Amino acid sequence: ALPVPPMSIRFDQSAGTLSPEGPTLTRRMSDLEGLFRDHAAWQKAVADGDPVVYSVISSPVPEIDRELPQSITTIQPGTTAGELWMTKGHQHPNHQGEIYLGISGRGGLLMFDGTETRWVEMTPGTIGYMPPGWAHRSVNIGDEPYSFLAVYPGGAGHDYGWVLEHGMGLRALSGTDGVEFVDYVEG
Ligand code: M6P
Ligand code: ZN
Repeated sequence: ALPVPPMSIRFDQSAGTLSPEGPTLTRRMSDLEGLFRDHAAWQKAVADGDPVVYSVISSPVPEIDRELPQSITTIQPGTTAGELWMTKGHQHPNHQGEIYLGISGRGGLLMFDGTETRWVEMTPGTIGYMPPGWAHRSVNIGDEPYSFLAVYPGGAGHDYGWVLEHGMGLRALSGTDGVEFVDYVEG
C-alpha cells in the first residue's frame, strides 16, 4: 500500500459512497458462519437468498502502521432466530484501540475482553471507544440501516478466530422492550 497525501474525504450518505474511495466489502449471511447461535436458522437464511447483512466502505488510507484508516459500516436491520444482525466482530492481534462515531440508525457496540462484556448504545453523534484488548462487534438494534464511522490504527489487524474461539460474552436478541441479552454459550 502506498502512502497518501493530506486530504479531505467526502462521505455522501444518500449515495453510500466515500470519495476518494478505497476498498469496499460486502458481507452476506454466508460470510457469518459459526456466529449466530441457531445454526439451522443461519443455514436456512443462506439458502433463502443469502442476504447482505452489512457492507464496509473505506477511504484510501492504507492499513499499515502509523496510518489511521477510516471506514463506514452499514448494517441492515434484521434478525436470525431472534438474534439481531451484526458484524462478525474481531480482536486486534496487538491490542490497539479504535473509535466509532454513530452516523445514522440505532446500534450497539458489544465489547469483550475475555472476561467482561460491555455494551455501548450507539445513536447518531455517539462516540464509542474500544480500549486495547477489547474485541468488538456492532449490532443493528433498530428497524432501519445502522451506519457508523470507524477510525483505527493502520496496523491493528483483524483477528476473527479470537471471536470464534472466545465468543463475545453475550448475544444481543430482539426483545419485546428492545434489546435482550443472553449468555453467549447457552443462548
Ligand atoms: C468497522 C471497523 C473495521 C471492520 C468493520 C466490520 O468498520 O472496525 O475495521 O472491518 O467494522 O467489522 P468486522 O471486521 O468485524 O466484520
Ligand atoms: Zn477493530
